[in-house]
Amino acid sequence: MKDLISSFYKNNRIKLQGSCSPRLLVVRASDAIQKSADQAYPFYQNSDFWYLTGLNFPGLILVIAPNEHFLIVPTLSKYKQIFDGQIDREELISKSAVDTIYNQTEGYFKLKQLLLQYKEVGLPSPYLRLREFQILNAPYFVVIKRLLSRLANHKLKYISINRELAQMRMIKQPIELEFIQKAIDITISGMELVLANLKQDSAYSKPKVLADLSYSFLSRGSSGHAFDPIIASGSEAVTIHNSDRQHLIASDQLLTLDIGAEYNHYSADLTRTFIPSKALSRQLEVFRAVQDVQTEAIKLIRPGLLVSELEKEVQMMIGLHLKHLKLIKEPSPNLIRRYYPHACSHSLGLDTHDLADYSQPLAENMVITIEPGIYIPEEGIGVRLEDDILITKNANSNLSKALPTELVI
Ligand SMILES: [Mn+2]
Repeated sequence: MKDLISSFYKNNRIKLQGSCSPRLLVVRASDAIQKSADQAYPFYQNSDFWYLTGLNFPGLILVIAPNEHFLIVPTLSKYKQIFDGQIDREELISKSAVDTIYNQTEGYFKLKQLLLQYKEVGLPSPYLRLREFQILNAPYFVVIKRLLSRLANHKLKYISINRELAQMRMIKQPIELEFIQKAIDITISGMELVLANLKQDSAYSKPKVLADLSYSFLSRGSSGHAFDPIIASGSEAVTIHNSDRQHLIASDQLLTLDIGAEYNHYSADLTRTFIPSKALSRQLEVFRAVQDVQTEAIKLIRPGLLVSELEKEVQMMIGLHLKHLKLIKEPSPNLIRRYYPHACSHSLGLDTHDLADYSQPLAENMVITIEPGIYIPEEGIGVRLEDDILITKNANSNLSKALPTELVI
């Protein structure tokens, strides 16, 4: 298994290089980011770097040259070595199957020679899909600045390799599908534990839900939550990314859980809206509408379909239901967006919203989510359902079908 995994990373490097026009590629690991005082946030590896090395260490630089794949390791102070441990070079080589490890001085010298030889270098360009209040991580700028300062007198061209990376990461390999399925199965066990406790524990609260999910995930070999879980009771569910975890769960309200375990860096992403046993007819009506849209949307998934076409179809289906629910008069996009303000689908993989080129039609071995929802702020009702779908040769397979859509408390 270990060899299988290290050859996965090596093959990814070879394939990526084969698909990029620059023959020399440089990919930088994430850095540890300061939280406050002398604490850093929990380290999380950049997914491109993980895809090409399987190494969970900050500050590394991967160089993919035509005849050699090597890593440049950061220089660690004595203090850092005592507290965080030393870099085990043998371990880096066995996990990633790179040829060589260089220290900073050797590595940058070697890289400079290669840059002079090839004149152009491929880099994943920093992502431009930042949300408000997010700050771009520095590593790629650090690399570019450093390369520039050393090559100020040479004409060097940088080429983004994002498209090539997306092309590869979109199509899942068998080992990736295994990890995604594992993440999904673990997530389902978390949903089932919450359902069981919702039925038994009259004082069940959001902190307990969070603790149950974490317990379920960690005790089954997951490294934890792939993203901050959304636990939204009643009217809170109308805020799509509700992050309040303090309030109690109202027993007569719908409860929406949008959660995902992470397994070997791969993510699951499932949403269920739990129905109270004494649900009001209006709550059920909205639930059935979303359930119907999700069932019909999944039927559409097949190779060749464009995600933009799918989004349009889903929007129209939701529009017809909104009309039926007497929320809008006509299913026009502007009116529909008031009650359904997000997209129905995204690629799933190393990142929960995985790197993808959505101008490409769906193809075999892609994994996407299907997550329609209806949110009615004036009635305090929000419903969302999400499953993870593998595109197969002729149609699709629902990887999370083991979890029923309809969960009654
Ligand atoms: Mn999702």
